[in-house]
Amino acid sequence: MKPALEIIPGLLYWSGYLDRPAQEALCEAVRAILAAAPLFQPRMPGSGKPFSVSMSNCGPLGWVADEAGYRYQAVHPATGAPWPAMPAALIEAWAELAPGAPSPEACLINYYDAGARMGPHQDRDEAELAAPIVSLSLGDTALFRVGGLTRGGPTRSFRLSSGDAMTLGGPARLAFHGVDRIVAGSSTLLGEGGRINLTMRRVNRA
Ligand code: MD3
Ligand code: FE
Repeated sequence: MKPALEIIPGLLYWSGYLDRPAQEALCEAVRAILAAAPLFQPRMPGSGKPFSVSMSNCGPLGWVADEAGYRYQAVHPATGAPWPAMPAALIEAWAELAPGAPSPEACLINYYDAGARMGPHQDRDEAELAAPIVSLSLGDTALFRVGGLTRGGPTRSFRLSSGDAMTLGGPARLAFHGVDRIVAGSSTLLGEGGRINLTMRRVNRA
């Protein structure tokens, strides 16, 4: 494994963590998950306004968002079926990128089409905030932005390309972050275009 770049304290970044064959294999595993647990459109609590990013999950728990709130649950919101298992390749990546962390319980699958974005937010729906989050990117490049612990402070932005990995832990775990835009046509990995981001998370306290 190449050495990581620590972009801000606690945010470790590996450019090209997955080579092309590993990206293709992971992409096929994600397609199998999505065949059983189709992408759904999350909605803002309260307003019900749909996200531009569509989502699914694998693992024992999955993150969902609707009028009632943000939460982790064991079943798909539309099919009612348990989420598919986490592929071995993801569990192996967690072991390598988050050594010593308790096992991941959820992997959120985000799909961005060319026009999708994700506004600045914190990830704080997990009871176990001491564990890091691990992110893997597939497909088109994203312009990613990360700030500090308060909204509206200084931010840094950088590109997340297909095969890149990040670990978000320590002081970065509660940093504000978002995806400003997708660079359409920047990768040939997904035939249909767009971007998939996988984030593995520990939810319950270890
Ligand atoms: C920095 N996803 O699903 S992944 C999310 O690219 C989310 O789809 C983005 O933000 C995406 O919640 C970013 C990388 C990431 C995940 C969690 C973080 C960066 C983070 C938590 C704290 C700081
Ligand atoms: Fe997030």
